[in-house]
Amino acid sequence: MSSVIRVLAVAALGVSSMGLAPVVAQASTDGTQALKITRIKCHATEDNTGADDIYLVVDGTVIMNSIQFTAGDDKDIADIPIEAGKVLTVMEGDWPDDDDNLGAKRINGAGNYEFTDDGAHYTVSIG
Ligand SMILES: [Ca+2]
Ligand SMILES: [Ca+2]
Repeated sequence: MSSVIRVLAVAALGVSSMGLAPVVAQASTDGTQALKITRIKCHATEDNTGADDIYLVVDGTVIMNSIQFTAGDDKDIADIPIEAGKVLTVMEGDWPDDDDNLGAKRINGAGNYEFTDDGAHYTVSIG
């Protein structure tokens, strides 16, 4: 892993010395697992009345701002990158009550991940 990072760092230096914007840091660090969150389906909401306000968190950082879901909603998400091995937490916003944690899953590859805590049920598709 460290040798890969070193190679990328060298590549980044090479690119920036050519006068290009140093955006290489945003590239996938391993080149093999460029995962994206592509879709969220709501089978059951957490809130009893009205739509859920679903947002996604990785490492304490919100990676997707709140989107409303009601049961049966199946929404395309604008390809949010997520690094393999990270833990994805699905949150449901409430106010003035505390937000609800609907589950946390380690993302190990492409596929469907089910989040079923607090009586809700969401499927997050990763591709
Ligand atoms: Ca709630
Ligand atoms: Ca709510």
